[in-house]
Amino acid sequence: MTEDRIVYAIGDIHGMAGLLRNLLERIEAHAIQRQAVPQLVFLGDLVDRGHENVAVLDTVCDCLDRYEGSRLILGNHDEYFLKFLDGTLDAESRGNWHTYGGLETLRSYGVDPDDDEKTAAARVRERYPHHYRLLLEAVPCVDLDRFFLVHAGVRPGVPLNAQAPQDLRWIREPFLSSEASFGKTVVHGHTITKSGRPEVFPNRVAIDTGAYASGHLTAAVLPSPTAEAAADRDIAFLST
Ligand SMILES: [Mn+2]
Repeated sequence: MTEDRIVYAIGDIHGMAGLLRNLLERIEAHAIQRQAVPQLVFLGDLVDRGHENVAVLDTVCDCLDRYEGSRLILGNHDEYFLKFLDGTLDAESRGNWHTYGGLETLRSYGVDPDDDEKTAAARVRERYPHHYRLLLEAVPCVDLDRFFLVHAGVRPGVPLNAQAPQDLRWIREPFLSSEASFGKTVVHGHTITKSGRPEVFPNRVAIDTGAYASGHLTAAVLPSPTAEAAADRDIAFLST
């Protein structure tokens, strides 16, 4: 007997491990109620701003092991951290990263910003090889039947299979105000919604509800093409 799978897309976590654990409990309860198995797609920005970065990456590693077909999409903040670990962070990116929450990530990993960067990165890679591998294996997007999952968005006018990874991780405008059809519904994080709640548009679904400041971490429940109950055919949301 094959069990049904339900895809849950999880928005920007930014070091909030307690909220992530709370959301995962809701996801598990939701899936069990439907006799389904969760498939998790993390939309990226696991790190920075919040203080529980190590715990967030541990939890995401566990989830990818536990739930078959689960993926991490690399966010722009995760990319900074990966570049730090790789020793490829340039001076401008380092400045931006430290300003926009990277110092919290470094502190989580026991790194002082004044430490020698290469030595510190080697120490983190050695102590947390699973975190390094998680980031190395992260993908730029997840392409599903009706949905295209990314961290930030897509460039309007460019086919989904020809999008630049840089856009997928960073774009805001002209994506956010575009009314064009992208071919599939784009599910994304990266830009905190104006309402602080998940927002549904004809061409996209925005689920970065600013967990770090609001306490609301959101998952979109993506309807399976085979959903039988009418209530399971629409996109739904779970939130802390
Ligand atoms: Mn982002």
